[in-house]
Amino acid sequence: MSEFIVHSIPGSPFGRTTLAMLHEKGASYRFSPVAPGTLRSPEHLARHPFGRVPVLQHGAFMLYETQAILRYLDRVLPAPALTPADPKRAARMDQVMNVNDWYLFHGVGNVIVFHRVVGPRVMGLKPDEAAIEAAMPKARAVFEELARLLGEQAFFTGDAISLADLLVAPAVGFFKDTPEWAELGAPRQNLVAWLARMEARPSFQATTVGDGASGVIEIGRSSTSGRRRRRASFA
Ligand SMILES: N[C@@H](CCC(=O)N[C@@H](CS)C(=O)NCC(=O)O)C(=O)O
Repeated sequence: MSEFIVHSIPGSPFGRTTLAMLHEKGASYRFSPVAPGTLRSPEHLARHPFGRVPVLQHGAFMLYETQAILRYLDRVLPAPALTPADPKRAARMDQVMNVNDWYLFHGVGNVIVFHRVVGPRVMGLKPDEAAIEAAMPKARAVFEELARLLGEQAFFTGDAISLADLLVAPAVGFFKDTPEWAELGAPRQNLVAWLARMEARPSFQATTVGDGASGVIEIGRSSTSGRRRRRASFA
């Protein structure tokens, strides 16, 4: 089978999801770092016409949009299956994935995480407190709904992880580095325990460890001959 190449910005939550997915499948892959300033370069726009990351390259096949990438990988690397066979559980998985993309990312993650984490660390910006405050009502609704959907289960679709956990965990994990976590995440013990379970997995341990202050991110590389690690700068 052709090599998998993941083009992404080190530290990107959607990129981390893709890398963790490949780890969960025990697949060999290569990480190709994309510098944030080159997202609109002709080279990157040829991979992703909307200038975002991640992009999966599999031989001559190029694919962007994280949900599409996850579902493709779950089909070409069928074991272990990360989509429940039960239609209702699979539908719940799809629902949680769309909650991530439509409600957690847009207007919540891309505001609060940007102003608290990415902007200050990568661009030296001061947080825009008014923008954060304006995002909080939606943030409260999203975290409440994620906690409700998780309930007392170990993972979003039951006892086993699915694509939904892999998509949501990197996004929620970023909030732990914000003061808003104290209101949004910390009081929801089921979410806290789920995130700890996800972050303890080898796939998460291997993919991103930020040292915070400098924005240096460590990216794991899975290979059949063992895991190698490299350090790459966020900016
Ligand atoms: N719907 C896309 C979203 C990808 C996305 O927004 N990625 C962020 C990084 S986590 C990005 O590329 N941001 C660059 C920008 O906003 O210009 C997906 O699921 O892959």
